[in-house]
Amino acid sequence: MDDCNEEGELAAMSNLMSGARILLECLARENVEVIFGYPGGVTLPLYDALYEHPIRHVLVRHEENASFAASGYARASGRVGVCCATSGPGATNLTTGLVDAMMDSIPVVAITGQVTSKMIGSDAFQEADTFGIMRPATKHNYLVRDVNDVARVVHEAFYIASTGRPGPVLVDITKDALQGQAHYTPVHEIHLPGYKVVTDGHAGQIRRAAQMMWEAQRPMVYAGGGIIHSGAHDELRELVELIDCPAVCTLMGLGGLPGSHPNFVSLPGMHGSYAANMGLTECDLIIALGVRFDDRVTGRLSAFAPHAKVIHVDIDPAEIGKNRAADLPIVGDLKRVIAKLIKILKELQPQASEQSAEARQEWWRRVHGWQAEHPLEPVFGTDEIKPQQLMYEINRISNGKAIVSSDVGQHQMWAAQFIRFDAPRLWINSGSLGSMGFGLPGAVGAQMANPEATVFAIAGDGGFQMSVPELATLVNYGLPVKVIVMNNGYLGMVRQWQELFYNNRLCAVELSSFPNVELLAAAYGMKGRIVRTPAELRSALQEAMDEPGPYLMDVRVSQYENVYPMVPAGAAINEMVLAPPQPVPVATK
Ligand SMILES: Cc1ncc(C[n+]2csc(CCOP(=O)(O)OP(=O)(O)O)c2C)c(N)n1
Repeated sequence: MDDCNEEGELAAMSNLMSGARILLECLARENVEVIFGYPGGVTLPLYDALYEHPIRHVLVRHEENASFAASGYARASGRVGVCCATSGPGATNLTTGLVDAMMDSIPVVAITGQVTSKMIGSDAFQEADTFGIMRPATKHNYLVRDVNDVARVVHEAFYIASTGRPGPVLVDITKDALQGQAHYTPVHEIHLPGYKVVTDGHAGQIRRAAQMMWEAQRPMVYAGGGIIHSGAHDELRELVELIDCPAVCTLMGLGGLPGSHPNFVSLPGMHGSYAANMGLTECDLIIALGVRFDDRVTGRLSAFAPHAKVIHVDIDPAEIGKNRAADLPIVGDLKRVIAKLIKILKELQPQASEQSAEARQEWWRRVHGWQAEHPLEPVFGTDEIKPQQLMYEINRISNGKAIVSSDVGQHQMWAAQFIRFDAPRLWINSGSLGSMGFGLPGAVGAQMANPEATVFAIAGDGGFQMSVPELATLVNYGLPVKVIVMNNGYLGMVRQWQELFYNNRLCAVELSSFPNVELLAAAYGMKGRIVRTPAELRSALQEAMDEPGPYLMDVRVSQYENVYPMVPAGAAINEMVLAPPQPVPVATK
């Protein structure tokens, strides 16, 4: 062996690593700072490699919460969230969080351990067909049996998760692939011939869209989660101001246009405002940006926006025309497409402005009229705390700047109605899957991504009990999340539907024996308080804000409050029920 060869061999030997170590090197190259996970038998080699690796691991208390926390991290930061679980039950416990990430287009990479490759198919201990189970739950997934594939697959997974329409990617790695040794060579280029992402948008279509915008008499921007994912919030604001058009932001799009912006109307749809829903019904042009024409927004689809032409911009061609036909489709990345649109709109502005300015004034007069007729206003109580009042106070104290990770139910809708988000990535929730149990672990991820931010986790007394073990994670890692339980003693949203549509036959919705949160918080080693009266609310929230560590608050709100406006299932969105029906007067002789 000559000297030169010996040197080469030594260099090659020095990067001989275990699959587990290669995996961590790849994560580090993808700038991963933190993994949310839970260990087990087949992932032992990975945890052994983590022992001496700088990447942080947050030990959540249930794998489902690892996937929710990774999603919360991704939603709050725009970066890929990473979660990890062992084979079998560990992997299956991740499923809900991955489906949630899939439906809300959130970039997550999930690493799961798998039994050794020669045991696959033998019903080995903790063997589950994770690859098969996750196929419909993820944007893409891999089963890695060979240590030599680890690096390529991990980098591909990050690429797929974060490009185009973002989504979760699963990497299932056998124990022998984690233990095996291979030479690690960094991967610099990704070759995926079958995976193409169109980002620029068709120039001719963009020009036509700009013409349609100037020609419209009553345009309405309908902006969704795509605005947040593509980072197109500044462009959206410029567009809305340029054409001076009212805008609604969906549950996934809140903060895409600042909540305090004069052109922002509100959330549309089932619990949207009167003005938002009337605006969509009466407009003559919908400028749909990164939205899905979701049933919770459209109500009865055949009656949705009957007078409107539709411009639909989305990175995913499969979304265009899925629910509502688009008169003008544009496939592309919103940030780029809107920037181009603005350029052309400015070019065309001199010809268009006089005529459209007049029409716009009339349109705004109608929108303002609807806003004045039925404003979205909180209800205040003097003896008992109204749920809307709780959200109003959280809004006051957070002033458009706090991160709010919500669970699912009535509280989520009131939070979306009454808390203002002046920037993207502040409002975090399980929008499409609507998964209870998301709020607290979502906040764990969001706080890890933004250590300096004020983070609220808002949950109902039902959803809170689904994720209560994560209080230990808050204390364990010193995460100063303010956990606010809106306690109405019921699975409120289901009770509301039973009351309104099932003759008030309340079945399996009463939540008796809720724990004493002051004792519960103390048991976990954090501060906690029960708030019973409106008079205490403001100071209690201030106390939570002033507390340097995590804080648990049980806010007893009136039990039978319902979320309004409400579009009943199957109704058109202009057929809103605006307020509780007046009690029928008792007939007297
Ligand atoms: C995992 C899961 N199970 C069931 C549901 C159906 N569901 C939707 S809202 C709701 C009630 C939530 O009650 P709570 O957490 O107390 O919140 P509230 O509605 O009272 O604000 C239920 C059961 C769900 N969305 N997610």
